[in-house]
Amino acid sequence: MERTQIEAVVARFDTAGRPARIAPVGNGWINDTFRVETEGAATPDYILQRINHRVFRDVERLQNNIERVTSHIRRKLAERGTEELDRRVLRLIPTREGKLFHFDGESYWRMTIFIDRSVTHETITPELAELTGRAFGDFQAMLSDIDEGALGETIPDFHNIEFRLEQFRDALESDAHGRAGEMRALSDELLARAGRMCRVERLHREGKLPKRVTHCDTKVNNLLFDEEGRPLCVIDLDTTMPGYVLSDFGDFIRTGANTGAEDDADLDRVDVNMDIFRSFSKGYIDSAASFLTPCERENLPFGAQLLTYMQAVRFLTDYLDGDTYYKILHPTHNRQRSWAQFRLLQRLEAREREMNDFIAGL
Ligand code: ADP
Ligand code: GN1
Ligand code: MG
Repeated sequence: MERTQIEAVVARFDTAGRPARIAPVGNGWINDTFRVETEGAATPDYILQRINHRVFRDVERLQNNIERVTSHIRRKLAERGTEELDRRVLRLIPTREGKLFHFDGESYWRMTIFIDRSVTHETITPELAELTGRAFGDFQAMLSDIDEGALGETIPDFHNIEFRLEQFRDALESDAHGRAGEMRALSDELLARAGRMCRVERLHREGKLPKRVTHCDTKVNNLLFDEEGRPLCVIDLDTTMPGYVLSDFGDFIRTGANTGAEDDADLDRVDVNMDIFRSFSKGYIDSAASFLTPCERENLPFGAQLLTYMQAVRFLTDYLDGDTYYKILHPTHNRQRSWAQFRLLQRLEAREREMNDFIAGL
């Protein structure tokens, strides 16, 4: 995309200052993110994002959700006397017409204030993991009294494993790109676990597992830290919607406690860093204990398996479908990702007992 086109988009938003430099940031798989630097120190920089409209079909609902979530959190933080609120919770910048997004005829765009002097991590230490656990638990706690009915599902059935398995089975059956054969061994492994993984939806139907407002993408890089290593702000709120707390706990362990990369080509590098698991669990339970039910609490390690399993299923489904959902860096990227997630699942399974005992002892 041409710089002048992006500048034209920037001009539609109600920003202060003159844009001086625009540069891509981050490595998300869904949206495109740019930092818009403004001239001089008196005005903030901004984050401009092109929303992936194939993934988020209802941008109006998406942006309304984010506005509700951020204003609710801002109110909570203000009540606590927190300072520098614009560094602690995202602030959406409206367009000059007062809308929460801009549609340029082709793409949907939104803008937030850039939180400067902040860092994101792709891998973290046990010390940071404990703070991260506390921050995500606190995020859920602050949202525990938001009017849930006011928040829509930005992606229907996003973390519903029964739905994800249905998509997976459809992809296997249509085999649109002739890839099902080479993936047979992995497909069989995943299908063999389907019944066990659907337990979470059964618990919900039986009234044993509640839905709450959860982040649903608690990857390590979705928390901003300050330069001293203190958590500042939970970002990437696209999927904040009603869900299970197991998702947030599980997705952090899936990304933060993996000794390898999410898409590691060398499966031997993939394992669970138990120090990270323990530290994150401790921090999370410290701030979430007030609202967690015993059923939620004892299923947290299962949540780590579930989210890793779900990710293996989603990557593999995308591979079978011909790579239409996730950005890929090479032709077999989704295949590599699904194997790496499966290896992590096996490692989590091997440590299930140890993880359960640790949570029970907290
Ligand atoms: P994606 O959905 O693609 O993961 P994110 O919203 O997580 O997009 O943004 C991608 C990256 O951009 C983040 O990991 C972070 O490094 C940076 N970023 C996003 N929003 C902000 C912000 N408001 N202030 C500072 N950095 C940000
Ligand atoms: C996507 O946007 P990003 O890269 O943080 C995906 C998550 C997956 C993740 C896997 C809306 O998150 O669900 O867990 O990739 N987000 C969406 O890395 O599908
Ligand atoms: Mg992100």
